[in-house]
Amino acid sequence: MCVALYPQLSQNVYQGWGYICEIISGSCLRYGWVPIQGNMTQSDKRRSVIAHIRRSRRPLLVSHSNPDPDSLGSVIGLADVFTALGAAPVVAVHKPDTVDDVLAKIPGLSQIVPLTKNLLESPPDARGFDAVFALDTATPELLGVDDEIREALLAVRPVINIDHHVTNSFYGNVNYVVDAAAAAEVVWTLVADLRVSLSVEGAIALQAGLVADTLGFQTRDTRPRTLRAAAALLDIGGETSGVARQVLSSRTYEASRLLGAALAAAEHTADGRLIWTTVTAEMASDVGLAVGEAQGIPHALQDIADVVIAAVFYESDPGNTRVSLRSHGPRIDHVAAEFGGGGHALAAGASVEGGVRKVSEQVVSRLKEVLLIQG
Ligand SMILES: [Mn+2]
Repeated sequence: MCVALYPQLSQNVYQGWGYICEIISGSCLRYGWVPIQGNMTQSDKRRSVIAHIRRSRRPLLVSHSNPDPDSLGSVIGLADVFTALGAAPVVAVHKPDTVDDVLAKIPGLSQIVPLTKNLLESPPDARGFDAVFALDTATPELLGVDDEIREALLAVRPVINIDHHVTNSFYGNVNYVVDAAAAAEVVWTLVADLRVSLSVEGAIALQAGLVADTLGFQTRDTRPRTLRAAAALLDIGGETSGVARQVLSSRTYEASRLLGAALAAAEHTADGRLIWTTVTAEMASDVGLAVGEAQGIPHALQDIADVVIAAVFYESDPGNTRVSLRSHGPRIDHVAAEFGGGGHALAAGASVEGGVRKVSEQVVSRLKEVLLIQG
């Protein structure tokens, strides 16, 4: 009987301790202190994030530059949570006006304002922001803003960092980094714990993030809990077709031609397990695009039979190469990190100084080693 009671007893003690921590952290916040995280467990962090969400009246929600459906969906979804709780969230990303027409279909996008110095110095509410929530952003550098804006942003306390990238640098006062398929999945689990009702638009935005980051629920990190989140969002009106499908797979005619050119230029090892290609400024301008407008090339390479690792090298600026890496098996995030980037175990990238030819030679030789070692 003792054995039967013990887990329940310890759980109660543990929960009690969690509530005490929450009260202490709440008092600290009221006096402008940010408690040190120390050895907080993942469930302590989760409770802390939930307490911060409940407490914040004027949160600033931010995400990485060149936003994708998951970064946009997760900030819009979390903004919806704050609205449901009666708070007045502000959502900001670097240069939101550069979001393309396909992503612009995500509802709630019009509320996103540019992340500028002016916003931080003269927030819409004279009292200023009482918290920053950063979503889907592994490092503060990925916000894309200059040093001054970044420092001003991180000076707002507390900074709550909610993410699903293994390479997250834990730059927040609370760092809730979860092994999840999408930041949108993490936000959904918070919604469930907060017991708030999400609007249909909020559900559509989160679903778009889930569908896009999982490539339509096909990635290896798509788990039963990911599908349960999707099912719950579907119940609210967050469809997996419609906007979610469009942001995943709509490719313009020009981007399709660029994809064709990139596939035609692909090279591979004799066994076909490693494949790579380059997208030069000339290839892009031949179809009337900029290199940054290329779409879906890493995914297309990964779809080729026998391919284990795929790499794409984009001539993003003269003398600078953006690298996209994908893998079906061996981890490649450490290779991205060696070149100054990061990401997920099986999908990572970096921006590397040097021309495409030189950078591709270096990265490809490193990837050959990875395949030899990890098979
Ligand atoms: Mn993501």
